[in-house]
Amino acid sequence: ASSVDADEIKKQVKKDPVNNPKLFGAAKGKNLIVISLESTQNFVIDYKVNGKEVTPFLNKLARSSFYFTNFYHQTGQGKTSDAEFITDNSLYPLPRGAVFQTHPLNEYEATPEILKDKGYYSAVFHGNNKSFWNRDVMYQTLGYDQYYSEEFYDITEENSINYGLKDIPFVEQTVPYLKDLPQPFYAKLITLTNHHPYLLNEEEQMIDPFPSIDPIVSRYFTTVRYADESIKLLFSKLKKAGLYDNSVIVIYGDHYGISERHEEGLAEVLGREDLELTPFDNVQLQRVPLFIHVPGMEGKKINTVGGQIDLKPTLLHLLGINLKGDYHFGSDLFSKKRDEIAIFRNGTVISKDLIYTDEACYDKLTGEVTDSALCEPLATKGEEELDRSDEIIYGDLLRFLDPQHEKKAAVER
Ligand code: GP9
Ligand code: MN
Repeated sequence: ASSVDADEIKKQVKKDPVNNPKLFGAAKGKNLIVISLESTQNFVIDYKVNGKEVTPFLNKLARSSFYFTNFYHQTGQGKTSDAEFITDNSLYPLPRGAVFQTHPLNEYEATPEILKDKGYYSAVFHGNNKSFWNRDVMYQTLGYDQYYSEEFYDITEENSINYGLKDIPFVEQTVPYLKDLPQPFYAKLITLTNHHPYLLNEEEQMIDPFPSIDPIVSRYFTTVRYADESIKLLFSKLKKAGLYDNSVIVIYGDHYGISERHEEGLAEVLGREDLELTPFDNVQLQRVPLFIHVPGMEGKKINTVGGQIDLKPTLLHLLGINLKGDYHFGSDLFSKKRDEIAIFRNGTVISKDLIYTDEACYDKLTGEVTDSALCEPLATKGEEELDRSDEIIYGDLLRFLDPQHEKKAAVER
């Protein structure tokens, strides 16, 4: 295991970050709207059930924005909250538990805090109770100015299901708040309806359930379709509110919706006649969609291998914030020089050509097992990165980057 201390962290932030200088500040001064799309896996994009698209709106968006086809979630037991933690901090989540719950009082250098220095206001919107995942506490630590949780919404028996407010009324009630935020702002919207066990009244289902032996897999497609409709509504409402042209809009899937335990159902989805999945398949199923819409830019499909850890450096760079001096594990997804890699919390590592998982090495192109020596550098890199990130969180080491800390320490002395 590696060992990190405060000096090593300071050395790290002096390094030149890997990025695509052409895009530096491409969205300078714009609002940033990030949508955490509940349980949405990449296989739903361009997928059809009984001849109908599951995500008609996102499929269009894939052609009119930057769409990342090899983007992996990196969450652990903290699920949605881990995705939030990773994307705002470019740190890994913890091997067990949710860092939102175990380390909410650490010093972090999160996106809202960095943006606040540039005059941004930041807020989170979510139709569930404020203390779920200890969000109310953690959001203050991360530097959010306001959390619009359950109590800011009109929630009734009709407009809610499962954990809370359904996505369509959520969008309807969120946009008026967005309109009133001081600009520029960073707003995070967390959707909810596409959550296990994927419940939705029949009148609201816009496509047929997927014909599967597994009812969870069947229903999943109907709630994904519903979430897609809510995003379509959001875009049209943002246009009407005059927010579309001056906002970068980012949509990412937070984590898988269908776990490997639903092997047969997933195999049906992937069209596997033997109804079996390999460890290679299970890794590739951890891809989640990522869309980045930058006003005035055309967008395209980007196949670089990356993960949620890369969002913070990617977005800050687009907004014209110099990453030198920022501590992050990821890199700018638009960079052509970046190390194409995604490291999962369980030690699985994906590169451009290889997948290391469960102590086996797979050729990425064929999915066949290959010489395990080829994956050794990946395995080591994965272990080192996860250890470093863990040490930072366990030791609360980022406090040594905070200039206030030095001052405080001097006063105490
Ligand atoms: C709860 C929602 C879902 O507020 O974010 O949480 P999950 O179970 O996906 O972590
Ligand atoms: Mn979730």
